[in-house]
Amino acid sequence: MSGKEARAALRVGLVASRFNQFIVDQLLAGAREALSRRGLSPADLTLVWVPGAFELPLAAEHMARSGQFNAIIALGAVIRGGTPHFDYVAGECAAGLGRVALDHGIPVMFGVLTTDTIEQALERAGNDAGNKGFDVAIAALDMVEALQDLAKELGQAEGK
Ligand code: INI
Repeated sequence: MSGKEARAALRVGLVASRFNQFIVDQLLAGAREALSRRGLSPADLTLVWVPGAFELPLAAEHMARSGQFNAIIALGAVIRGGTPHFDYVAGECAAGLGRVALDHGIPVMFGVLTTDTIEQALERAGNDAGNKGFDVAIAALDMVEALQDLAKELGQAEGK
């Protein structure tokens, strides 16, 4: 079986935040492009929208709990304002997504831009290499592969 065929069997969950949606739409397009280039079809993807980055971990948790996904990609854009709100939203989002990954043992990718300005966010939501959604989608598939390889290696080490 080729690498492309092996990857085509994967299922990926996407959670996207509507806050700053004009940026998140571009991250989503980047993620879809990366997954398509790695052989996944739209039928392999499930997308859910949430109001803001703060809500991404809960949606990711429900996806992970379903057991239906090899990886989850969270996409959002948190842009610093003049209040500490940024730190709470970005911090809780990052910590929550990390917890879901550890609780369920699957990659949960932090495709959430945290920038001082809209301009900085747009720079990171452009084409290919300049698109955080693209980057984290590739990283998600790399992590799935790394964990599969590790599982095989550990199984062999234990004589299974
Ligand atoms: N949510 C974001 O995704 N990005 C932001 O920049 C942002 N700011 O700046 O406030 C933001 N806030 C909303 C937050 O994520 C929750 O949806 C809201 O607090 C309700 O829980």
